[in-house]
Amino acid sequence: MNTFKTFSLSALTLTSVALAHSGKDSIGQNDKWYGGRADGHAPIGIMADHTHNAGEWMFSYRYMKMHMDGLYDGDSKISPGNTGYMVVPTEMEMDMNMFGMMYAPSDNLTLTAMTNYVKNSMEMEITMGMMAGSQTKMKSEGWGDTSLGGLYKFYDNDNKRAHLGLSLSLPTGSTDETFRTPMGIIANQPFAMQLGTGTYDLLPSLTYLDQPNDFWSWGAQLNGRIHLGRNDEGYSYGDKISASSWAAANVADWASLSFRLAASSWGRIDGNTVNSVNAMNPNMSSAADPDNQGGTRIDAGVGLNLWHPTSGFRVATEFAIPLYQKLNGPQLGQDWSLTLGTQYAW
Ligand SMILES: [Cu+2]
Repeated sequence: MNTFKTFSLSALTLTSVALAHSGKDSIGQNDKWYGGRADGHAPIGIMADHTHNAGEWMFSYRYMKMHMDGLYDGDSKISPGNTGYMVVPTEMEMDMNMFGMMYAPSDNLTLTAMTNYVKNSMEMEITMGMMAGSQTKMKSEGWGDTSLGGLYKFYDNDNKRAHLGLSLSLPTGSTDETFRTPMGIIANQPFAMQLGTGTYDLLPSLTYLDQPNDFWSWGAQLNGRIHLGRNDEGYSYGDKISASSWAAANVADWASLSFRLAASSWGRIDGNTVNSVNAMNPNMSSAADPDNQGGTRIDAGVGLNLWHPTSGFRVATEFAIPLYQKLNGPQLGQDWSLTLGTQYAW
C-alpha cells in the first residue's frame, strides 16, 4: 500500500470514529444540547445546572455529608493551644438532606424550589484553665433555609446551552440554636451550627453547557450568595462567590464519570451578636467570633452519574476534597464532602 492510500485510509478511519462520537449524527438531536444522556445533568454537587423543556417537572433529593477537621489560620494549620481562645472547635460534621422541585412553564423558563433538613455536630476543645484539654460536643438539627427562583435559558444552539438563574433564599432556618455551657448558662451555638442565615439572600448564577459529541461534555458555572440586611441576632453572613467547571465522559449509555474543579471565596460576618440575649462571648470561643469567618477554597471532585434511559430516573454521587484553603482564622478547615442524589423528571 502506498503512502497516499495509507493516509486516506487513516483519515477515513479517523473521520468515521469522529462521526460515531459526534452529537450531530445521533438520532434527531439537530445540533441541540440534549439532556437525555448520563452526562445530561452536571455532577450532583452542582445546583441549578440545567433547565427543562416546557411542561416538564422534576423532583430531586440530595444527601450531603461534610466533614471539617483541623484549625486553619491563613493557609496553614494552627494548634488549639496557640489560638488565644478559651474554646476552639476541632471537628465538625454536617448532614444535609436537600429536597428540590423544578417545573418549566416554557422551554426558556424553569422554576425551582429547594429546602433542606440539616444535622450538625461540633467537637470543641477547652484550651485554658483547669479543664484544659477536655472536649465537649454540641449538636443542632432542623429545617434550613428555603429558596424559590427561576432559571432563564438564553442560548441553545450548536450543542451548547447557557442560562441565568436567580433565587431568593427565605430565612426559614433557625439562627437561635442554643446549648448549656459547663457553667450552666444557656448560650447561642457558634455561627456554623445555626441552621439558617437569618437573612433574605439573593442567589444569582450563570451556567454554560457544551456537548462537543456523544462521548463527552463540559460545563461551567458562576454563582453567588448575597445577604440582604441583617438577621434578628444582629449580624449578616459574608457574601460568597463560587466558580466551578467540570468535564464528563459517558463511559456507557447509562453512566458518566466526571471531574470538577471549584473555587469559592466568602467574607467575614458583618455586624455583631449584641441583639441576642444568649450571645456567646466572642473573646472566649473562636467559633463565636465574627472575624473568624470567610476565606478562599479550591476543591476537586470526582463524580458518577447513573441514568436509566427509558424512565429518565437518575442516581448520582460526587466526592470532593480541598486542594487549597486559606481561611480567616482560627477557623475549621474542610476535610471532605460526599453528595448522593436522586432525580426524577416527568
Ligand atoms: Cu431538573
